[in-house]
Amino acid sequence: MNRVITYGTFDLLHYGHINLLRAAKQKGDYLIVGLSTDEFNLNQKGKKSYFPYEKRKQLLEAIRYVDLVIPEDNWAQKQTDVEKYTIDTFVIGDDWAGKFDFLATETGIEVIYLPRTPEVSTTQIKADLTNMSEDISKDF
Ligand code: C2G
Repeated sequence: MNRVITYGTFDLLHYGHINLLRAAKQKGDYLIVGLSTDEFNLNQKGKKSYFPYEKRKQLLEAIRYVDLVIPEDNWAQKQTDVEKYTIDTFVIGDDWAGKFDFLATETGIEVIYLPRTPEVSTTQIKADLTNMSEDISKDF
């Protein structure tokens, strides 16, 4: 039973997130997602999520690849999560390449950076929606 963990905000859930979660699950049999809390997003990651934690958790729990969602409320919990949930593999997008190699050296787990889906991002979605609403308001 290979247990996999990944972390993220997963706000305005889109197919890039789904691609990552599918690929992460394919690395094992059980996938845990450490979901960034609203406070962690705001105070540590400098981003305000559109959907609050409980709604983002509800969305993730509906995804067939996800077996468990836990809160991510600090940067340092990864090492303890590895022990607590007997993790074998840590997976995250390659925008983080190299940043979590210490987990392999400190705990012996496998650390995998997966390619991001390049053309989609929550930031781009928000920008496009803003532009679309501006275009519509110009037409009236
Ligand atoms: N992702 C992806 N393709 C995209 C967008 C995101 O593969 N087009 C991946 C990211 O690489 C990440 C996961 O989806 O592995 C979640 O993305 P975010 O919610 O942006 O997560 P992030 O803010 O990077 O948080 O401690 C780790 C952090 O909590 C990671």
